[in-house]
Amino acid sequence: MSSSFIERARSVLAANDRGGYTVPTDRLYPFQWNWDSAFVAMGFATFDIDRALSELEALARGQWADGMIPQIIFHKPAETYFPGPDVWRTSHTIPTSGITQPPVFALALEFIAARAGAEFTPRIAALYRAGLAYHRWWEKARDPEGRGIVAVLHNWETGRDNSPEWDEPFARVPQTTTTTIVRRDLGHVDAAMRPRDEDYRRYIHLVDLYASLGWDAMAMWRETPFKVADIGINAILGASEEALGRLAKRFGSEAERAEIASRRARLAKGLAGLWNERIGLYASRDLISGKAMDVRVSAGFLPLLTEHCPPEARQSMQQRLDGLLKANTLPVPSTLVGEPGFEPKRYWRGPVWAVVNYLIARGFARQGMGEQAREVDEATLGAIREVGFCEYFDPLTREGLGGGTFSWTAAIALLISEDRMALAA
Ligand code: 9WN
Repeated sequence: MSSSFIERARSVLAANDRGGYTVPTDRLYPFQWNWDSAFVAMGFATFDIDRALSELEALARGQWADGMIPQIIFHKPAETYFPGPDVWRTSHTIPTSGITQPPVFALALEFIAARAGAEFTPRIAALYRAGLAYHRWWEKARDPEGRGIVAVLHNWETGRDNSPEWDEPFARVPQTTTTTIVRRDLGHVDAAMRPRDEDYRRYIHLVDLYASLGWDAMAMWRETPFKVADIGINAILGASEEALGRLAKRFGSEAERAEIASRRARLAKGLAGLWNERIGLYASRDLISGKAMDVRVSAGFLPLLTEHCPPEARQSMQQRLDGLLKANTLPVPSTLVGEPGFEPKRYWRGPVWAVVNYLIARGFARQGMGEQAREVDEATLGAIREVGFCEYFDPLTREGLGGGTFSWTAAIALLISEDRMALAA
């Protein structure tokens, strides 16, 4: 891997560093985002453990008393993003949004811990406790009825904002808002690559509703018209519980290890119920209608990351990947080509995201499918080298789309490059 490529990736992180935490990209996303920062922390860990830990510590400073780590932490004011703190109306000391994002935190912490020297142990132990509180929050606030799968109450929590998976559940969310919507995103990125206005009205309707409930987790659970077991979140949480369990061997008590093991076993069982025979992939479920979403999305591969992934599921995912490669499609489109909702340039309705690819490749590797893992990694790295550290890629043309100089794309470039170099050594 050429050192100039690695230097360029590091310089993207440096450019987006706001002093101890990183913004996803300048102007379009001028605050700290939850899952972006977890990936960025792993990227930093390839060359600077101290800085990697600071990234997670900045997230933990935004953690709520009930354990939730928010989607956005507004460390410093900025005018280039909507919705800002005045719309969220939450009461944490550092302003934050009122919802969360995919829990990559414990995966990142384990990744850093594995390469950190003894001098970092107290900081890692403190972050382990933040991770434990976060996972307890997921169970208590997002699976209060004990289904063994957790729910999201806002599409922004999934990180895959306008995936066609949410079209049906959103049909019951009104488009009325008490907040005036200002599409600041459209000042930075072409409207054809972003969610539509009617989508935004529904996103903000939910924010208004939850703000009116004082962001009380139980009231939100009762009142929401949007309650979805997102396949991405459940798979990532499953993998993160495993990581937290391993960290608990060093940093936790016997009782905590037992607690984590029992949550982990329940999630593994819950995930089994999200296998969708009709589409040959795992799928999200609408918990209000009870319906499984019959939409093939890249997140449907993520249970590969977990202990629950039987042979028929592995085989089906391998076939899907082969199909994409044969068709010369850049793997893995956020919504698979051929799905009725597929749009190659519109955010999570088709484009390829490096972070999701990175997790899918780790999933194939975990299942002993090294060849598939390598194919996905090569495709991701190839696209980044060809068109740069952009936010996402058109799966048909490989064009780079969305925001430029994106932190998590740079982080993934560093992570895959490091793996490549280790293999070559
Ligand atoms: C809302 C920062 C975030 C990512 C999400 C991505 C996008 C925000 C937005 O940007 O979402 O969270 O305003 O569109 O969908 O995955 O974390 O990069």
